[in-house]
Amino acid sequence: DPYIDDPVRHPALKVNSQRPFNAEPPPELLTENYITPNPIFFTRNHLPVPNLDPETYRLHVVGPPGGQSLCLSLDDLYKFPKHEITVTLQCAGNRRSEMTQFKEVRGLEWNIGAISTARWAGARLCDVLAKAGHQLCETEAHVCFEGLDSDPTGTAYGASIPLARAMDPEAEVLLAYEMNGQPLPRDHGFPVRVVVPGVVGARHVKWLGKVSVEPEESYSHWQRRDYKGFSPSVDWDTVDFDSAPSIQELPVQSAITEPKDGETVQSGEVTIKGYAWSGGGRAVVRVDVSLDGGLTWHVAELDGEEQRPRKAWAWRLWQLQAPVPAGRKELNIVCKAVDDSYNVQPDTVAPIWNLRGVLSNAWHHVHVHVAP
Ligand code: MTE
Ligand code: MO
Repeated sequence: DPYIDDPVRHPALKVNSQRPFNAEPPPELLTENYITPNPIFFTRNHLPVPNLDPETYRLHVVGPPGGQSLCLSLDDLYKFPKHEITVTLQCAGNRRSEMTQFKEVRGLEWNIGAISTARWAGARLCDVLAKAGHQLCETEAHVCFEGLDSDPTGTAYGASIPLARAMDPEAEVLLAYEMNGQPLPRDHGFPVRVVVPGVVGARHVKWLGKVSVEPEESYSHWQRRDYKGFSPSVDWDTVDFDSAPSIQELPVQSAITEPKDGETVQSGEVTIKGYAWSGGGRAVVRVDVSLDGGLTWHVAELDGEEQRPRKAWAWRLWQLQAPVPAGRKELNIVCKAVDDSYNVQPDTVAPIWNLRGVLSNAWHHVHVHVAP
């Protein structure tokens, strides 16, 4: 059993798959804290968790012609300026179960919890690449990452991001060795992972073993044959993965974490809570909440860290206290977020449905009963 050595996990996690391990925190725990505690941070593994020795760990950074390749120990990485930022990580499959309800898809049945937020600290990727002699170039180039986790044939997890993002100090791409002030937990990439603020979780390569700059995107399955979006009419017989760009920045997203679907709330006043986030550093500027399925709207109060322009890497938690309209037996609670480019969420799943069930960001609905 290649998974025999996997770490012990927190019992509160809702497990979608045991081997490889995939799990999310329950909604009410997800928004209890602005910073997600490490033990309940969602986990998305494609392969067994490698057990790496921090003493012998080395990160290989391939240099350009005329530059120098680097073989960095953890101590070497610590010598680069330490950079710390709050970043929300979201899997492209977050909220996939809502797509499945519309029509079958292939993928793990994530509810709304394949998203979490941490303080990440590490070396900036741009500093490490510069040390190896890399520069921004005019021609297209990509920074390819390889994990030290691998399948029985020896194929490692891999992904890539454009060189322009990697070299941009403002993009704050990290080679992170700390998560919320602690060494990374094994499930989250110990000892080193990539953190690409504003970008889909799949590019945040864990257990990082190798970094190289290539003229093309990573040839990894997860870069080329997965994590792409398609028209609702494309099926597994007609899909052409080469025709779609790999997902990088994610679209605007929000969901309700309290109350829970099917719950009974008291008449009088109801408190509604949730999260909202957008990709690419776009800030959430507003969350609209409806108690009547979208006929009328309230504006929720946004909590959490102040957002830096174009560098809003972390979610906002939000809440709303609203009077329950008299005489109502049921509420159809809805939320939708707006980001600073005025991007909005689509109202229904049907027009964004895709065979892989990614990019699921329609208005989120919760139906509750009102106590008589
Ligand atoms: N990196 C490696 N090496 N192996 C993986 O399976 N999964 C990716 C990414 N990095 C993965 C990986 C995916 S799809 C996501 S969504 C994030 O890690 C999840 O990060 P987390 O488990 O720390 O939440
Ligand atoms: Mo993911």
